[in-house]
Amino acid sequence: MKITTVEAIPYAIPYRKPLRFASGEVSVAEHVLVRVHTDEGVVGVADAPPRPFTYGETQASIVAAVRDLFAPQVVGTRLLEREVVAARLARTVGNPAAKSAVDMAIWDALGRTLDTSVTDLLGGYTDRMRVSHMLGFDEPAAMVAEAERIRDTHGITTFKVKVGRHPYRLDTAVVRALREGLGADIELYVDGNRGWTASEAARALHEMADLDLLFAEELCPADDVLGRRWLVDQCSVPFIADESAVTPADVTRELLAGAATAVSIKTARSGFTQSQRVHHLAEGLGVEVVMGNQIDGQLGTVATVAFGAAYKLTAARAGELSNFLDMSDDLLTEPLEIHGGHLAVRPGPGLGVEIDEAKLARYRTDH
Ligand code: MUC
Ligand code: MG
Repeated sequence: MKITTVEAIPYAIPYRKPLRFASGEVSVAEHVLVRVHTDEGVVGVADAPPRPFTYGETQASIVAAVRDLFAPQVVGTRLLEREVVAARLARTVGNPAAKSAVDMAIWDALGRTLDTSVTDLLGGYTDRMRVSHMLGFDEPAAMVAEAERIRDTHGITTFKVKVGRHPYRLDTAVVRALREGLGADIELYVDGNRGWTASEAARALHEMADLDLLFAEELCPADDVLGRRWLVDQCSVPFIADESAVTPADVTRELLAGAATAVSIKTARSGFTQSQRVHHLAEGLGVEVVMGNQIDGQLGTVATVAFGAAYKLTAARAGELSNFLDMSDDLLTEPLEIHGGHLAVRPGPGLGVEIDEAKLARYRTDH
């Protein structure tokens, strides 16, 4: 059960269609595959998606952090010593995606070793989640057509709409067109990625007051401390902290300060070990949770659903589990499939996935 080596493999897979949002744009999945090997020949895997515009990590920085900082700290530990690993990773500040991929690959290896799924190891609440699809910036008609296609093809009826453009009416027009085009039964929420000021966001929310929004997420920067609190105070739906609340300490600070009233958990940035802490905190404080998407490929999505299905609170809302659909290819031997608006946890031990070695050889960029 001892960790012997940790690999960090950069790879690049283009998107069929780029995702655009207030803080950036992603047209190629330039991620890092992390593999943890044990002395019993078990290999655990996880994905690290760099999001430089949000957390400051790049593909090269993740490879370097895993190889030079974290691998030497975890080699020699037993797979069950997850708290030892967490304490050692915590000696280094930042690097959330690099740390999370190491953590999740260890959980995958542990599950494979114990012949138990990660979902069962974590909590085993259910075996699937309802899926929410994230819609990037475009014209209203194109975004409505995209939502209809996703609904008709995959049965998805919850949509997160990227907002935060200027003037804000570009976005409120989209949300109105979606509500009018897809009807009263779909769930709609908005994510500003800090693109608006607090007063712009207040105006936009006022204009969307009749559109039955489910949530609002990061409409303005949390660093605009009083403005954000002022906005959250008048927001009539739960206000989700996403990039402003990465660690359990951030979540505590933002919730207790009144800067958010709900939390996004992204396994890509808090792994399984820290995501557990955020989950327990949210449950204890009595706030809603959404399983978020860091523009994940299939492996990252498998991790998200594995965690989200483990607890009642995280499984209660649709999770953001579908943006891999926009990628031109992926690394898994068996592709994920969304049926009737749901994504099932992979059967089998650990995360239940195998990497297609031919595809990895084709997409890896380190040789
Ligand atoms: C989101 O919820 O903000 C955009 C940037 C990122 O890191 O995640 C996405 C989605
Ligand atoms: Mg967000």
